[in-house]
Amino acid sequence: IESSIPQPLREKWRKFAATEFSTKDEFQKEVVKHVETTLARSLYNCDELAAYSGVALAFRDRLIIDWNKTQQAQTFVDQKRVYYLSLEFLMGRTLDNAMLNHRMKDTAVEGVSELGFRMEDLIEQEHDAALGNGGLGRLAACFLDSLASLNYPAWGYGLRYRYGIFKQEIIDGYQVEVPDYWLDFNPWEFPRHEITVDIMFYGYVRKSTDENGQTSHVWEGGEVVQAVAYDSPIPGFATSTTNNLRLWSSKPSSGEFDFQKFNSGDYESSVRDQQRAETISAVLYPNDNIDVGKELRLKQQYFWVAASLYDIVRRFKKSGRAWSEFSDQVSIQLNDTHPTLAIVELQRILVDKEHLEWDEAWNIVTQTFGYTNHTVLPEALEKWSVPLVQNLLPRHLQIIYDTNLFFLQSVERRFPKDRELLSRVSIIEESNPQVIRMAYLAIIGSKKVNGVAELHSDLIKTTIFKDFVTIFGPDKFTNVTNGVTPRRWLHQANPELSKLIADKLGGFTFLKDLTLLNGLEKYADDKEFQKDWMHIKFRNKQRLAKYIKDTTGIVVNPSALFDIQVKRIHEYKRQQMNIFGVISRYLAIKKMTKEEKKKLVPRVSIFGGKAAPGYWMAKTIIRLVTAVSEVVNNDPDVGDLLKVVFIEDYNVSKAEFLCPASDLSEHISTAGTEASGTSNMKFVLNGGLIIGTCDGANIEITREIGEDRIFLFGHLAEDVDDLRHAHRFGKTEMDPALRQVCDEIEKGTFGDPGVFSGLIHALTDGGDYYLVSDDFASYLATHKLVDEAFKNEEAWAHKCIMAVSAMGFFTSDRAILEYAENIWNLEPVVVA
Ligand code: NTF
Repeated sequence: IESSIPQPLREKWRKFAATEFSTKDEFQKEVVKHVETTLARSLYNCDELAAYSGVALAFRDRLIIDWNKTQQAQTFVDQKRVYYLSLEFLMGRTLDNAMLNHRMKDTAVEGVSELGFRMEDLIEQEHDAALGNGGLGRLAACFLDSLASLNYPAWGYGLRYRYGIFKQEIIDGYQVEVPDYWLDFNPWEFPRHEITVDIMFYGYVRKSTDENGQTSHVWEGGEVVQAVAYDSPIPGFATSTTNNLRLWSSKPSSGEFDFQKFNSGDYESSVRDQQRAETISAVLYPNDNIDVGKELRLKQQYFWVAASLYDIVRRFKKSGRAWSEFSDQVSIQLNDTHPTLAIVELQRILVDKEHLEWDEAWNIVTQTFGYTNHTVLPEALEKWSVPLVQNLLPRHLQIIYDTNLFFLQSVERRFPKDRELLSRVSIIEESNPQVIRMAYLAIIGSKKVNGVAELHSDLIKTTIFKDFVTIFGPDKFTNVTNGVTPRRWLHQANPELSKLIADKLGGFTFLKDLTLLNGLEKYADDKEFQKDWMHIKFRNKQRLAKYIKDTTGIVVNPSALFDIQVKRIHEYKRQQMNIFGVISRYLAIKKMTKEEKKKLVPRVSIFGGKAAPGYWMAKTIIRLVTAVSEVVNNDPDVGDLLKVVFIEDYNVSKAEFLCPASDLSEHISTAGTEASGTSNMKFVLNGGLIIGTCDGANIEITREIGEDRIFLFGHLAEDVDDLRHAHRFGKTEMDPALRQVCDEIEKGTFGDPGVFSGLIHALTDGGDYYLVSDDFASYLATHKLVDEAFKNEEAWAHKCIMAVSAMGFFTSDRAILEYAENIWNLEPVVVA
């Protein structure tokens, strides 16, 4: 461990080493000190933002003390570390999580109250760290929480985007994107200006021969950009372990920024160079489950991967070990194919820089990486054009070609007469232009490949990666069902429910061992407990009702059934089916007698989610939701029986108050399309029930909680091909209820029908690819069952409690344990 202070002087340092505050007084002292000095405010000049900052800085100090201890301990034991490479980390806010993980929230709440502030208001001052699109990025954030909570030595590596996912505004019913500049004040990150890496692009490859006649490849010329490290501490729950999330920011390299130009007065072009460098980490691509293939995105990927690998290799080399030990010390997990170039880059480092033999190097590479696939949607599978890669990363293209050649040769030896197989599994697709299939490269370069829920892991083995199962054998492919951290998604999001559960289970240990929730089973029939339970749900719904009123003006009845679908807007997730169902309900209400209306359960249908800026159909779905809400909410025939709400700018902190406020949530993707889903887990964990298809993790949720506690409907994944085939050959009639809905839209009930013609067209001439018509009848019928079930409050409460008691499996701790044991072979390091 490096240090600079000589032994004899260290006593002084030890004497004055920072200590963690542990009492309310000490906490308050820290807050006031930070407001006065760090923020340079005169003593009583403190608004909510300054108070938030003071509290955040006080906790940051605690985090950093633990972070230092952790890094020292992990370096000292010199065990294997895991590196989680993800282009997205959807962290949300940090302060509340830090207070809770340090078990200091109560102290802090009292402390700020005596200083004249309410903690809820201070928490609201924080900007979400929204460096992700949806499930994939949030999963990475939950995994970081679990890795630290389980004391695993782990680092996250990502990009420090200046702009995270755009903010969504709804203007005249349409989505408008607003840039998310979130870095004006971020106390949670530490710039490491001394940790920089020069990253090269473009140029050419030269072959050189040394005095022994050995030839090697030298990549030269081209543009150089500097990567600067920014570190954020990731605290575990009730442990000192505090891991590191390192995000790279781009700037011109000192060699690149042309002082000559600058001094000679050519400011403009020197500024242009600077901007070109800074552009790399400027903005997160706002697409979820779709690959767009822009050059800047490829630059981002290489920039991030090369900087991270340089850092990882540097750390390994400090240990002085032999290369043969690399994969005993290092596991690298690829979160989807976005970091696949890391495979190529490590091979390049080992062969070109460290002069290992190709095979020896490749052996190390394939022992180091693991690849997680998160989707089977063809439009989401990454492919990079060969000419683009040739130009940007000429040496990497050669390595990819060589890798492919050696791979295909080995396949040919084992399956000599199968030319079709060779072209099917080639990393290079022979299209015009040729493209690189990144998923194939990721499989070939990894030790293990996993899907994110059982059905999904089976599907990748039998469909998109079938040939690779034949070639590598089934053991290379495995499943790790996703999970969510119960710290953020129960304890933080729903403190009252967490406390109620803790009272019954004798404390908060369940937050570290979620299977303990099964201890709730014996209270499921307890009327008092049911009442307390439903009362908490009611209060959470009241809070949401207030939010809806304050932000949209719509008044909703908190006793109504709250039916929520919040997630990225995508045709495969079928928000269109949900809003068609709402229209169908509306039409039914319009025809009801007074008596019939009395028997109907009032509903609030809540939607939320962002559409990718270029995804026209998704934007049309949003427009239909807002159009329907304008009509339905103002129709006196309907009154309280149906309200439709679109929540603007759905993000992590909104999910934190939406999940606890649902009676029912919708996870209704076409079977076989949603790899896992993770919000399904969050909603059930918060005592809501699900209406869903047999897709992704819904299937395992059903297995755990029991069929009586979930509302499943629709066709199965195995039926999808045949149904699509039937549509293509015009062999299907549209479902009559759906026909009525379409007619109503086309009549202009929800405004200019031309606006929605794309949606209707997709169902008819478009071949109904997502099978809305096929599932519509069973969807509506199942909603009727929901209505009936909701009328019996005790039976409903019983279902919810039983469901929560069986959710232990879906903690991200379990997922991380499986990765650690089956993929990484990783041991925890306990920090004193
Ligand atoms: C998403 N994939 C899937 O669509 C979700 O079902 C899943 O829960 C999350 O990953 C996390 O595993 C993607 O976002 C991507 F990028 F693969 F398309």
